[in-house]
Amino acid sequence: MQRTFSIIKPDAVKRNLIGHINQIIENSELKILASKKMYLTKNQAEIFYQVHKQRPFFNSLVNYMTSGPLQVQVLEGMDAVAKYRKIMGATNPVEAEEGTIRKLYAESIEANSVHGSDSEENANIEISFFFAGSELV
Ligand code: IDP
Ligand code: MG
Repeated sequence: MQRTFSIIKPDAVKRNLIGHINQIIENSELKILASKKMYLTKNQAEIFYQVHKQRPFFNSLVNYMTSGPLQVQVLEGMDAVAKYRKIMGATNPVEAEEGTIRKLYAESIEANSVHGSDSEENANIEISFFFAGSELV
């Protein structure tokens, strides 16, 4: 069993897609241990995406991630990190496989509907940035 961290990003929350996306997650045998809607502050968005600080899209990404409420979640299952990356699809929806969340719902390479941790180590860092252990049930 493994845990991963997921965000349903502002573009998807705005379009009422929380349920649609969580259906895909649950159909793939990942359990939603915790889920809450929140706004990211600019400071939280900058910390969360600090690895991309030098990229040309960083400021735009921070603006987008603070543009509306998002849904932060912890998922658990067999190979959760890799499994969730697979059902999310490629970063750029144009390159995403059929049936993936990003192929179905993403608006652009930036407004691409979902985030998923890229390693177990980052999953643990990201989970503890947003959730207390007592919220994971
Ligand atoms: P990932 O979300 O698939 O792991 P990353 O490369 O870690 O992709 O990028 C983080 C987020 O930054 C992406 O999900 C997307 O929202 C945004 N992003 C990545 N590349 C670009 C780009 O070239 N232009 C605009 N936004 C981008
Ligand atoms: Mg990433």
